[in-house]
Amino acid sequence: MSNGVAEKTLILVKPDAIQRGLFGDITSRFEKKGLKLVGCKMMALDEAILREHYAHIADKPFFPGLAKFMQSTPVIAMCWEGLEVVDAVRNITGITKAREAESGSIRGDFAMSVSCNVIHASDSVENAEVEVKRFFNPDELHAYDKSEYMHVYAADELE
Ligand code: 3AN
Repeated sequence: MSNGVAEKTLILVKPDAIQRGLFGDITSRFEKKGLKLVGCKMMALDEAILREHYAHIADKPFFPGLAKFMQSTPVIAMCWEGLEVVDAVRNITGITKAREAESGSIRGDFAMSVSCNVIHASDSVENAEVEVKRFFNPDELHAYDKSEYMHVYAADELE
């Protein structure tokens, strides 16, 4: 923990975003929001990690297509930290059906599809803890002080 703010969330930049060159735009949204990047890596997802990550939808008819799509390029896994960051990032992400996602959200601005919806974002604090551990080894997560935090948060929010 550093700067007194410890909550973490997992983002996967999906193959459609990689193919369309949206990584910079997506990352920029999180940076400008004031979040702290504490882990980042490119990785090819195997069947095992996909089955685990999508266990809640593994029996859905669209799962094989989703798995194929998620393996069509490597993804970029990122771990972002901030105060109540899981909810903050879900708000920035927008709803699953991207063509109906709110304008200004990442899915609302960059995507039209239900499955090709540019990023995955953890949907609860509980799931975020599990997902960050699924995609990052402890030595791939970095603790450091972000000097701009004094301008991102009020002092009492950093206690
Ligand atoms: P979210 O990513 O918004 O939390 P989930 O967890 O319900 O949504 O679904 C995980 C992923 O499965 C979605 N991001 C999307 O890529 C895919 N997905 C969900 N529902 C459908 C669907 N009806 N058809 C195709 N793909 C879907």
